[in-house]
Amino acid sequence: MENEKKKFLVKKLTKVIEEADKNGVSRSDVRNILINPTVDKVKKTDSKTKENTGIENTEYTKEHEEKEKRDERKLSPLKSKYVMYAFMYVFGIISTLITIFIHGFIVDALAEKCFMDQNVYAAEISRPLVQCNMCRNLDSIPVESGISAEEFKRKYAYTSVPVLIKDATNTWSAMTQFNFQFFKDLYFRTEDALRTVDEECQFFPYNTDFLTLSDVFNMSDARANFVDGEMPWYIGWSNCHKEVRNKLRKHYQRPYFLPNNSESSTLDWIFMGGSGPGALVHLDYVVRPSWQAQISGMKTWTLVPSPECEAECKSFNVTVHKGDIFVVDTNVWYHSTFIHPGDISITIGSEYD
Ligand SMILES: O=C(O)CCC(=O)C(=O)O
Ligand SMILES: [Fe+2]
Repeated sequence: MENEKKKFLVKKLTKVIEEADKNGVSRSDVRNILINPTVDKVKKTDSKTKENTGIENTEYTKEHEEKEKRDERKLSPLKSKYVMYAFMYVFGIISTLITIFIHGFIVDALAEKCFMDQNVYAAEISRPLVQCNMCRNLDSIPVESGISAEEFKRKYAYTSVPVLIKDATNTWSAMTQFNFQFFKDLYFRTEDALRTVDEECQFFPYNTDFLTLSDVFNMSDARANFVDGEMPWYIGWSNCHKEVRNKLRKHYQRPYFLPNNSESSTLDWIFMGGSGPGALVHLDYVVRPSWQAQISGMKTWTLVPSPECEAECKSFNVTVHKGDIFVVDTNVWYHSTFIHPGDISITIGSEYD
């Protein structure tokens, strides 16, 4: 090495050694650094900071370690993003569960009879007032036979004037086929039918101990046949099971007098049982007028006008015999039923618009 260059380097190194001495770095450390100048990233940054701050090495290292710890405690942006996602996910699940729970509670509460009763009062207060035209001049319930669809439409279909249509089911095989055993076999043999009715359709136990339609079909033969000493029964249900509907509708047709363009509900209503009170006085909230065909037995309907029409309108009793169809708007007429002694009363009906 040239003398000049050597002198220059010695001068520089002397400065480095002086600097090291000042900062308490031993000569052997300086030597080691000169032999192996490789340092890790953090240490490099450290030295840079140290140069700027002039903090003693030991203090500086301590402070650096604390900073490192603090930084570790802080989450990297990437980590905190994942934590946020996880939080949102858990929050989403919890809020969904709460919503399902509250909804289930409301549905259950509505299914409770006591709640329904309170609901009837609430509905009575909030229902729209009935126009009393349908009963103002009505002295008795009209009875018709062989009425045309046009005449039925003009006089009854949408007027809320009740009408009894005589001998309206002559051609229906339901008249000979429908009995307790028919319905029992139908529901037992059609897959999922009882579960569907119990869970998705409506069941009216009226004055019985039955909770579901399954209970009805599982009663003893003696009770089903109204043997003396057995508990009387009368029930109703809506069928919303498709296969059952198709099988039922093989045995009855859409009443011949309904307006051609009126649509029939896909829901069948069946009421069945023995002598005694049937439905207690009530008003329905089914929106559409309905027809009910008496397949077996005899039933008397009592119709009472709503309170706002009481001064102008009368109440009526209508006795429906086997083969008759009774058309009544159960949304505007309060109604109750009574089943006469004799054959089991079986009716099937639906709504139309
Ligand atoms: O047939 C019955 O006993 C009651 C029928 C009823 O309440 C209705 O169809 O709205
Ligand atoms: Fe009703």
